[in-house]
Amino acid sequence: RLHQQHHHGFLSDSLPNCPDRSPYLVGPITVTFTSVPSVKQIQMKNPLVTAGGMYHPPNCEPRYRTAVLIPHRNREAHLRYLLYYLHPFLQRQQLQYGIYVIHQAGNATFNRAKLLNVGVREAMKDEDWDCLFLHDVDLIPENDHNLYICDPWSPKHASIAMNKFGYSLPYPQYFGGVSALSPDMYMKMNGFPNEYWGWGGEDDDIATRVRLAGMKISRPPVSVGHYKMVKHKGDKGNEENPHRFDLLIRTQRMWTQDGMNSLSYTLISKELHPLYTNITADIGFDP
Ligand code: UD2
Ligand code: MN
Repeated sequence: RLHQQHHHGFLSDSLPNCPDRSPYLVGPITVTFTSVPSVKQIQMKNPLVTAGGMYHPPNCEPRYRTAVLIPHRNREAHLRYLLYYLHPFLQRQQLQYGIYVIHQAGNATFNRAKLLNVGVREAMKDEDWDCLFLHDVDLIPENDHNLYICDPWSPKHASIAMNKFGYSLPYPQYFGGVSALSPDMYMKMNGFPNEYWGWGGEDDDIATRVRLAGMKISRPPVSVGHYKMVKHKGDKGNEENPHRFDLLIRTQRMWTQDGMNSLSYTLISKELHPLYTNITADIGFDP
């Protein structure tokens, strides 16, 4: 990979490494959903973010490179709340990072897991990311000690304590919301399933894949894994998936066949917005 050239003329490897622990962390953050911030406002607050929602700490060489992947359709307001809180949050952690929004084209039934597979494939073309954060658009982290870096050995479930579930884990195998895997771990479990259309089940399938691929879910301390979810109703085009129980019975048989190795989609556009890279893909429909 080519090194980034800074304005003072030195190569970035001449920068000192970022410290083990960032001095900018503040711990708990107050998250409120009042007026939706504008893109301009968010840009003004994050002058060092470059086109496509990319960031590299200005004064030190980061220890980690994280891509945040957000499956999306028709949740503009939620996206802006997330960008408003997430950019400063990640900068305080002194990460190199990029934010990707993976937008499902058309009106066919939504498919969160397949969009994330698309996001991983496209993001890895840009940069040798060492960690992939798979992130619901409506979940805002409430404590910046929740580091957006990967656990070296285990897929990590980050959103373990949400306001929605009274700030505790709803059930032990729960893996929805926000999770983090290295590209190697992601490929080891053949990514996520492509066949879950509509709401529900895919997160449990993913948790089962983690186990079947011989890995174990890790979690941050509860006090750190706090998230606030923007209140919302179910979306049109993401109705409960009636096949989810049948699909979940077949995970053990299917995981090696359905995933990154069977992924097919049409990339419609990849645009560098000021605060994120937008990937619009046609992922087909429920056959
Ligand atoms: C839960 C899980 C979520 C997923 C889902 C079942 C939590 C906090 N999250 O979320 O990870 O497993 O159940 O599928 O428990 N989206 C759009 N547009 C749409 C529909 C969905 O952008 O029209 C995206 C968006 O990023 C959203 C995510 O898909 O956050 C999950 O959908 P949801 O928020 O409607 O589902 P929810 O809150 O029950
Ligand atoms: Mn939600």
